[in-house]
Amino acid sequence: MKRQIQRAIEHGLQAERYSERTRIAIAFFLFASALLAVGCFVVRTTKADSGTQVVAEASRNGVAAPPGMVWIAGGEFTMGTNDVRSFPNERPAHRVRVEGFWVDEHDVTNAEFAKFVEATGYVTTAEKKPNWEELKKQLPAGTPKPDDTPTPRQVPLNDLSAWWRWVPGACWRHPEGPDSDIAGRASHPVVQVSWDDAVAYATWAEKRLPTEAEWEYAARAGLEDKRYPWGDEFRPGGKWMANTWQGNFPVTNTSEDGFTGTSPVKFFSPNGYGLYDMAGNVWQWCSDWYRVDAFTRIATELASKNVCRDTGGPSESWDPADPNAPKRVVKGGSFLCNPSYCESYRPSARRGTPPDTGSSHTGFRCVISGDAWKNGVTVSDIGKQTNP
Ligand SMILES: [Ca+2]
Repeated sequence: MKRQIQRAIEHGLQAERYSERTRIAIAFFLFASALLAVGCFVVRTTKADSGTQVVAEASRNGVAAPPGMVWIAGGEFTMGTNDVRSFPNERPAHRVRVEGFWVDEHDVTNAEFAKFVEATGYVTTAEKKPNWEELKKQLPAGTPKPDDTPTPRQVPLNDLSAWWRWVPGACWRHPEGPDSDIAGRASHPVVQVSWDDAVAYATWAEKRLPTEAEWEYAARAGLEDKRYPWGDEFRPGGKWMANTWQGNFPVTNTSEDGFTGTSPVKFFSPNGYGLYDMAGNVWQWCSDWYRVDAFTRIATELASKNVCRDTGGPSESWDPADPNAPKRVVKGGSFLCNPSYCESYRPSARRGTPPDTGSSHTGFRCVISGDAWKNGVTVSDIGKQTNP
């Protein structure tokens, strides 16, 4: 039985959960990677991939398309970046070959997740009672139990305990805590779901989570050397292209893009592949274990080879800043991302999150391998989704 602790970020915008298996200092380590990312930006340095063809099809080889999914043809692309302004975990750029797959055109919504829960009686990680007395045994001695008082003014972002608070009772039905609900948010992405919850949904839907390579390949939408999924300009023609944070993070959110929190999944324009919210709104779970040095290791292994095959990521997690917490990859950034902080709504941006952790800014979408769909088998060897 897992135990979780929940808390919410400034003014109740975020909450996170942990199980007793989470070997991290709750208040200080979970978002260390995000803090280290302050002030960095990315410009991709990739090469054109003329072989990439992506088509939204009604059928493929005579096989009807999965409803609400887009076909992404297999091909090669440049993953990661060499830009010195990127975070170290996004470097170096390296060529990866991805097989064809179907991907959800948008994140799994509250309405879709509700159907899953109704059909299965599934209880999410966050809905299981946490036990602080047990949890603190896994934390550095003296780690204080976070209080539940929001900060009234700007606080130093390098002190996580200053801008996080506990919110018992937050879950997918109550994203900001027990006094909140998802009324009017049926078409918003479901949040407060752990990686385990996402895998459970995907399994029920006869799908799986995308690998990190599949996710980034789909997000880039065939564009090369572009900062965002739609190009280099953040607001082309003055148009908001994604749900991010405007204002003085984390104190003031001016919501100029129309949203303080999550937005409906098809509100902002899709990328070139017809996929919505591949930047901003909510982070999205991937199947890969997270290693800070994953791209460096791949580049070393590639040596003289020009391209590697997507293998579904490393065999285990590694993050020296948080060595006791196995993590899975999340991609895409969220409504909390801001140029002054992390600007993680870029295709190469990546973070690791413990698989039993949910938050109010993390959701997911699913994929189906091309051959698997054709053959009636929905889970391929890539992206095997079990925790040890
Ligand atoms: Ca926003």
